[in-house]
Amino acid sequence: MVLDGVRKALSRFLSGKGDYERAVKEFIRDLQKELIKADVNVRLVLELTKKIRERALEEEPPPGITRREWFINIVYEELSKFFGGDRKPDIKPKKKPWVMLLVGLQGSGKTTTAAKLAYYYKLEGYRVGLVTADTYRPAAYDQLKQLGEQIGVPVYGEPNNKDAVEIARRGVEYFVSRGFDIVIVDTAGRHHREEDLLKEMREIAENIKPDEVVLVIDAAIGQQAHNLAKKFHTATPIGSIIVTKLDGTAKGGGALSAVAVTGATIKFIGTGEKIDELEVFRPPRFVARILGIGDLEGLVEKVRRIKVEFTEKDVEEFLSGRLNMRLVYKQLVSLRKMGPLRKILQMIPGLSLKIPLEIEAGKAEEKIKKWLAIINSMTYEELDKPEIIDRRRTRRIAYGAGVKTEDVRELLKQYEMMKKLSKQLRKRKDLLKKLQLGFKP
Ligand SMILES: Nc1nc2c(ncn2[C@@H]2O[C@H](COP(=O)(O)OP(=O)(O)O)[C@@H](O)[C@H]2O)c(=O)[nH]1
Ligand SMILES: [Mg+2]
Repeated sequence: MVLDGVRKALSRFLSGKGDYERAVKEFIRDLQKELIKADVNVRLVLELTKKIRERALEEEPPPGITRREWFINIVYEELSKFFGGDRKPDIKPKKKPWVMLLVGLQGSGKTTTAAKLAYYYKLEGYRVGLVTADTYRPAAYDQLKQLGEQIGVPVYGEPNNKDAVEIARRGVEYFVSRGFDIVIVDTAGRHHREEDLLKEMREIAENIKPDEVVLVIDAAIGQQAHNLAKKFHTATPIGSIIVTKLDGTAKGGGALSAVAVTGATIKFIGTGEKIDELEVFRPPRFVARILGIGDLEGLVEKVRRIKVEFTEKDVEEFLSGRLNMRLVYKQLVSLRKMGPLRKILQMIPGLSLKIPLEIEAGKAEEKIKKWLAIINSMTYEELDKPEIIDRRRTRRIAYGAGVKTEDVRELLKQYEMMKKLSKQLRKRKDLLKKLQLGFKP
């Protein structure tokens, strides 16, 4: 992963004790080192860390949040801005048909990305066609043809024609006349110089009049991505960028920040060779992952889904540190569908680093069944205030549920742990609110 060391630095920062200002200084030094290692431009690094330092020393955290926690928030915000801010890239085609032209240097991942995009949009419900206009490499046609077959997307090509512009035009015509929603045109990009690449782009673009020109950049070029992205961004107003191979290089941070600073939009990132290893690029999400503070948006999404089982009040109660066995019951029921609570909690900033709750995967199902039975044999009073369950009550409940007293005690122990977490969450809630993500869909 890109910028792995940042996560470690943050973890050190969080678990560290002692002087806040010194900890900030140390973290910033670590961050600088990591960013420069990732080939981020030194001037950019200094600007970024200056801002973080200023905010860290000036801002007062809101009530209920420690300075260290607030510092994470500052780092999160500034890094998100650094990688392009939190505007959502416009992924949906604004009209039909939508013609996308892929350009980029040879080997940058165009053909692979063309297929990935086709697959992505196909899953979104669009009818997608691929056109291969790479006439330089003899194998180019077969490569895309094969990928197309793999994902069930038709591919237009003319293996014996050498005129790329002509093929592109006819390919687009072919799919548009058949009512396809999206046509993706793959090109050769057999260039070493940016100027030649942009020239080819203009030539094909004039002929097929694409709705979107997509520049594909290999993350391994690091901060060199800056010039290419800048020229591209000035050359075409309908451009977007995909950065590929983020999985395979330590320079990803450099490439992403270099593109971001030009003002160009990175829409997708490629994170592997497989056809589904393409992600919509959302800087806050990306940064959350780098920092190991979890995926805030994913959290909101999950909470929205929990609401099928959890009423708004339940979630509110849980997040307010008020917990009872009824909530635990609902939690257990939804657990089966949703995956462990731990996963959800992992998505909350800061918590993922120190979460104790774990249910062993294989035994989970069996355990949940037992626990549900136990909760079922509790009285209303016990449900609302499990604290009153003493040894006598424990024995009665175990008997009623047909389990051992240890099982009841174990559930009560889990309950205590959840209760603690839920109390911790109460503090985080302010942080989340501050991040303006809230919990309302
Ligand atoms: N690891 C990794 N490899 C990729 C990614 N995208 C493309 N590749 C590989 O990069 C190489 C060149 O890709 P290709 O699509 O043929 O590049 P093109 O010359 O621009 O069309 C191939 O081996 C791909 O499998 C990516 O996101 N991650
Ligand atoms: Mg290719």
